[in-house]
Amino acid sequence: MIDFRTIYILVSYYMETILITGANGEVGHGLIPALFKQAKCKIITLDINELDPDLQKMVQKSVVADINNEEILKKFIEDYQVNTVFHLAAILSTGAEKNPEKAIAINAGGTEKILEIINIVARSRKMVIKFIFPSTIAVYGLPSAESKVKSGAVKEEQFLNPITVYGVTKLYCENLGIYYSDNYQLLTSSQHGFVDFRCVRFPGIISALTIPTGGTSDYAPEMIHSAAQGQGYESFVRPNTKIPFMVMPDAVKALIQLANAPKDKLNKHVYNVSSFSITAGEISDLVNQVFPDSSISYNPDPKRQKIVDTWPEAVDDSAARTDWKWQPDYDLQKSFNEYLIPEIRSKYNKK
Ligand code: AKB
Repeated sequence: MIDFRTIYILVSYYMETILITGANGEVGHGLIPALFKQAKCKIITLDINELDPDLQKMVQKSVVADINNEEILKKFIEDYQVNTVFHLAAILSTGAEKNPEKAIAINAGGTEKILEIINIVARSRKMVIKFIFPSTIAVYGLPSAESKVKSGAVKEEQFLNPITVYGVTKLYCENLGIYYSDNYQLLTSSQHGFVDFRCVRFPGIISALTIPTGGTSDYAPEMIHSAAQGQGYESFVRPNTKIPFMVMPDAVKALIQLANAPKDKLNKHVYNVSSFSITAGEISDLVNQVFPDSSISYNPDPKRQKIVDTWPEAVDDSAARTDWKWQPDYDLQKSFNEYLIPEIRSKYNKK
């Protein structure tokens, strides 16, 4: 007679193993519970910090290590027979500008290492490993305020002139991932295709549960979270600053949907995804309607303003919509009314 535990061990033996790097960050806090709920895979994680206890319960193994620790990474990926990697570890735009050398080491160096390792491991196993990479609207660099307004929704191939080290390293890693996927050792008889590189370029992401650190789109979540706590907020960008955003459940949906998409449907490696575009002033108006006591003022920081001024007002995500049926669940109204406001209210217990 086979008992329940034996069945579980047998079933989980055949389950896909997913490695999430940078797992204790904002996106990890959304992605881990969503994957855990699906109960289709084993999750293992790596982060420079200890994984939060709530998430710890959902993963099979968590390791505290630097993304540049090659030895640990390789052993981890080999020992757990990883099939898919969600490589979330990165330093965001404002944080990266404060320490470009560190950002290059983490964002570019860390991605180089993990791509090289999975390429070696996948080849030796003669099995494909999927590599899901979150990129960003920071890879774009619009030359002027006028072009930002006139360009309309920007396509994946346009305006790839980032001004930040974050944008530069993300764009480099997109291209490196494509190289491992399609052209590895171009001039030799070596077979490519053991790394299945898939990338989403995210807009600003707003979560109701966590507050980001070190991003330049952070004014949006900071405004909402501050108001919900009855605190004033001084925005570091002008009220007419407009960029695209999406809420965390849609960001997580995009990552999982792209990871699960049939390979023969994917005509690109890198896809824009988007939900709504909004100015800082419009966000503050929406926040004021819900929290009338909130006081939001503006004191633009020229350096951070310069960064967002090079990011597009909107991105064209039609390729994702066609190839893997991407569609956000939350438009602007629904994001505020059915996700952000109720969840943030209950987080801070504010009526
Ligand atoms: C940042 O502001 O750096 C990020 C991003 C847009 O990628 N949120």
